[in-house]
Amino acid sequence: MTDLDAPRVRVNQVGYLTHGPKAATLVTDATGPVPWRLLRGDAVVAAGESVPRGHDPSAGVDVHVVTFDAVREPGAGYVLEADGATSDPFAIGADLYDGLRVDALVVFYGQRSGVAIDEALLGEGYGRAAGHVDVAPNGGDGAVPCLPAGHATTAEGVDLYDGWTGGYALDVTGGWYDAGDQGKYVVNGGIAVAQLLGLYERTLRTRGADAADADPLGDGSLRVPERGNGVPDVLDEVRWELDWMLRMVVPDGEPFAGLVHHKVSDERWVPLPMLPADDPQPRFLHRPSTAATLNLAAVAAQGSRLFAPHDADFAERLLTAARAAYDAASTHPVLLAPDTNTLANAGSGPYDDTDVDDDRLWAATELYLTTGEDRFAADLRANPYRLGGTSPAFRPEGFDWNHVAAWARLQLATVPSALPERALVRTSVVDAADDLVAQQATQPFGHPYVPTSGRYDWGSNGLLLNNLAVLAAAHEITGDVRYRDAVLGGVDYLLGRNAVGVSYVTGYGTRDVRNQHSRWYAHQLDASLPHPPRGTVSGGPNSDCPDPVSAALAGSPAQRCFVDDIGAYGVNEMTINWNSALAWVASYLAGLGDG
Ligand code: 9MR
Repeated sequence: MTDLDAPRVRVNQVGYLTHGPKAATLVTDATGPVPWRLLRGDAVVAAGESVPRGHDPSAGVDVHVVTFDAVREPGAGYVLEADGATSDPFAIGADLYDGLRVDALVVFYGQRSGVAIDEALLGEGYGRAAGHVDVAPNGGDGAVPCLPAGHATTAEGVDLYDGWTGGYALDVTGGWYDAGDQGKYVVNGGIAVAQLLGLYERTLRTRGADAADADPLGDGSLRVPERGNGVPDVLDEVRWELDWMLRMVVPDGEPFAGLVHHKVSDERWVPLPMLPADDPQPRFLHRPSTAATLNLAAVAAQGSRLFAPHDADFAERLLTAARAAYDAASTHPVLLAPDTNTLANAGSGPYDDTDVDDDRLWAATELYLTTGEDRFAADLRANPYRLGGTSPAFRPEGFDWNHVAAWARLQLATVPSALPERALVRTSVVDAADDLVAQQATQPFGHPYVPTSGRYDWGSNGLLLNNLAVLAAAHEITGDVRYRDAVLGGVDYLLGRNAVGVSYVTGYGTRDVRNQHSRWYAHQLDASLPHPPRGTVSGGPNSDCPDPVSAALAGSPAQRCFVDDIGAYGVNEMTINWNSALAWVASYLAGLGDG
């Protein structure tokens, strides 16, 4: 599927909220305005003229914008005609995102390691054997040794782990695979947990506990094995990862005790397809890192306050773990995870990070929000990212697993607390949202993602979705619907109003992406395997075209650095941290009600 197949009228292929903004982008060489018609069946529902916007460098084409905000008749089967082209069909309605908020969360169940996946829950054809349990060929994750000496040495002889050998084994069964590979990584697990807990907390805060019946929040509302156990299902899903993160702590008596291992992964990359249960590679624990440790501190503290009404013992355990991790990270404030891609035997993503001040801000934030203790507020004030003003917490590129200061700000701005600077934090979020709205106005495809460099990053869809979370927080803080409209504009881009004319979410829209890089959702390579489940978002355009398939697109305009091919891991992978961003935004959208 390429942009050559897509109609030149680009719309949100799912549709537009009844009372929300409605805009499309027309790819055309016409210099002046052209007429457009909105049709439903034979009826002409609305008509007007397009607004020329000239050349869009992010798309490499000339474009016009069409708006039809005034159309508020709910229904399916609308099409937009202009300049001899007809858009894909779309709907207008109030409940367009109710399914997505569930599907985007159920994707996490399919990423579970250490348990068989039940097709009755994930869908026909989606069942698979448990991965990395205590069976051949690789012995599973029940007793994973630390990476042996010498394995972290580059071809030039540089020991990336500074002589660290560990010398013990841990039971690190469970957790989520990070993406389309078999690795389990604390730092993208952390932000994913945070966003799932965050969407749960946000719904309780803004819509009340009764919303639990309508959202995939209450017990029995999400397709997970634990439904019916008396605990909200989204918390059940999150617990699968939290329990694993707790297992990643370096045991007492060992060097770096109390820190958290950065990752557990295969020694070498395995080819596609490869079901987790068939993975033949030996697996190792990699050296602990300050970033991973602070991730555990943050999400264990956040989880503690949310599990408290449902499981007091677990909540207590989480808070104890959060405090211990925070203290361990103070003892080893800058133990960095290096770029292990430089190793000849690399078999996992590096998730390397040279700045852990943002992680520290985040951990102090969640510990403060849960405990209210001055100690954590003092640490927030001392952090280089500070609490407002000209701090670089917000980047136009968006936040992600590697840049979490903005997420910490959103939490501090929206979760109730007695922080004296809370008003300052809230102002900083609204200021950041205003910047995004201004950037969005420059984009004829309507998306608030305008990197300073003009180049789109790895996971640009995840970054865009996180910018939408900033806008949604500003909507919550101010009640101003301009921010809601800005979110909806970004969602239009994600679901089809873009330079390649695809919906980046599997199962949503006419031209949805289905071949995200995955070793088990590998239908493109083996027809007996499924596509990724409904509600899986693709990483999206990446100007670097870093894999052998997208390399053919090198030098393309940013938005066109994308291909729906399973080999294109640099532009078209799935990850838990991008799906958590989608789940957060989908939960917000569904909560808007009639738009
Ligand atoms: O999401 C990660 C992105 O921010 C990095 O730039 C990129 C290169 O290091 O790695 C991405 O994460 C990948 C990880 O390294 C391995 N598993 C798949 C992840 C998504 O592509």
